[in-house]
Amino acid sequence: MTIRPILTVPNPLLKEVSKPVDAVTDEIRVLMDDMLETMYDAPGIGLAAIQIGKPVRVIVMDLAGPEDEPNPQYFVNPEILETVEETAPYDEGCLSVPQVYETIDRPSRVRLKYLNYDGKEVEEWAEGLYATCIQHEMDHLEGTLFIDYLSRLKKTRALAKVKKAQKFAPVAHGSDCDCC
Ligand code: K1U
Ligand code: ZN
Repeated sequence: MTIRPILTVPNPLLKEVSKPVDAVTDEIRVLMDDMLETMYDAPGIGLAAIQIGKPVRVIVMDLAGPEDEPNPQYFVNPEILETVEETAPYDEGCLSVPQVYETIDRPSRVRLKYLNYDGKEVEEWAEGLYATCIQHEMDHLEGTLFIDYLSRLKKTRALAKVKKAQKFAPVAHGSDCDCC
């Protein structure tokens, strides 16, 4: 498994719409393994393939707490089938928008369909942090970032904060990064 560099704003790739995957092949499983390793190293609780520069509809996630056993989850070609009207706020962050946390309201429950690591189709409801995180990650597949939901002023401030942080740490690759 390889830790890949995570793209950060304003990289234009983060605005791309990702393409569906034809099938869950060994090549896709290697991508998912690398994404998971990259996400754990960051650290984060979710990652979309576009965040490591691959414009395909693949997401990894692990919502286990620090004391819990790891619980990796893999989503290929995820779709939201249904959402409830009720929304829930969450103080979201994004590895592609480092150091910025803002409260975003999203539907509190969503019904999902996706292919898992073995290529098996799964349909289930997500709620709580699972619902928040899968919606955040599925936004990445459409080229949308959580800061796109902010007012223009808040978004400008968020981007300025990232730019300032990047000035002092221009490259934030993982410790096992094999690209530099
Ligand atoms: O960049 C990403 O898409 C990952 C992002 C996922 C996310 C977080 C919060 C709400 C919605 C989606 C992150 O993982 S940001 C880092 C983070 O939340 C975290 C890091 C270490 C421990 C616990 C959480
Ligand atoms: Zn993100």
